[in-house]
Amino acid sequence: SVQELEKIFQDKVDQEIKIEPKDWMPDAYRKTLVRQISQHAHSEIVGMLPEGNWISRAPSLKRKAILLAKVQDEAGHGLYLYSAVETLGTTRNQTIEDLHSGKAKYSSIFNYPTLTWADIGAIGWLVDGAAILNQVMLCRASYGPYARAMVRICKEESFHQRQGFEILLVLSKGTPEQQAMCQDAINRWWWPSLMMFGPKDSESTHSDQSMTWKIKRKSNDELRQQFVDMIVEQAKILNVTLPDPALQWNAERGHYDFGEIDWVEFWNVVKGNGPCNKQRLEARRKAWDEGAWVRDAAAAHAEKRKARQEV
Ligand code: FAQ
Repeated sequence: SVQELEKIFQDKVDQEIKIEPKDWMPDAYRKTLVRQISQHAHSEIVGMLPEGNWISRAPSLKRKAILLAKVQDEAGHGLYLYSAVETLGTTRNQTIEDLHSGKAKYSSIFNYPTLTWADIGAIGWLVDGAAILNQVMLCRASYGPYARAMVRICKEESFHQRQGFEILLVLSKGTPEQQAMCQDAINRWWWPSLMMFGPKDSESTHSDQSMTWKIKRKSNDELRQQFVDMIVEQAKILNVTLPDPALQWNAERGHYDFGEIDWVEFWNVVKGNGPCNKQRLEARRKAWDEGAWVRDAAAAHAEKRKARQEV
């Protein structure tokens, strides 16, 4: 019976045995994975856009080569994750259609504009920094293909974070204008980075169930706190401030206290009304349409090869 299957499934999860594509799993588990992994894949792909904006304007050939490599890594992450979604029985076309129709979400962070070169540093330091904390726990997710994809992704993300930090370190030791540019980028990316971890635990609809299924291992607020504690220390090395007057060490808790996130802004961006939501979706739809001939040609080529082999 379904109850028996569910018990066997949960026992496996509790014993840290990975769930694999052909194993029985509850429909709701499958649905939650498709939701989260596809959102994650879309975030990687849409996340290429704000940085792509600076590839042609990077300040040196070396910076350009590094940024190109980083953005290509993100394409790779998106592809592993779309493949992980396919193992759950949802086609890539369906997943991509859900993004283009506005049905699927992707991380709120990628709906903010990249105004200066320092934004590329701030994205690497803060956005990749937040992404890593979240993804390190996902390396232990109960679903095998997702967990395994995360291991490689985390290695690449740590390179991304270092390159961002290094961009800011150079700016922070530069001219007064460069220092101001560095501080301005941090001021604009700080709060949106905190929002990446999702709503407060008390407002998080999926957390409890995802923790029981060991998809998530730490709650949104736990990870957000870990991020604040880590970044405050790194900010000292950069000699920059974080735009939160409430930020203060709390010896009793052993953590930094911080101010309240603007949740109205968060939900507004999640619902499609952030500064760049429309632009991002339009860019993805355009790329999909303009790439149709490549997909058709690749499929025709594969058909021909197959026919030749069959002879
Ligand atoms: N933006 O119940 P919860 C990257 C939605 S890193 C938009 O707490 P859950 C690397 C949530 O989907 C970024 N929507 O949800 C990179 C749910 O809506 P639904 C991607 C958000 O799933 C760096 C509702 O709110 N990383 O791409 C956001 O338990 C630099 C209720 O929330 C991942 O996706 C948000 N910030 O926890 C690339 C990691 N937060 O689906 C380029 C995997 C929440 O019911 C450059 N995902 N929502 O309609 C996760 O770990 C989880 O899904 C959370 C949310 C933690 C994001």
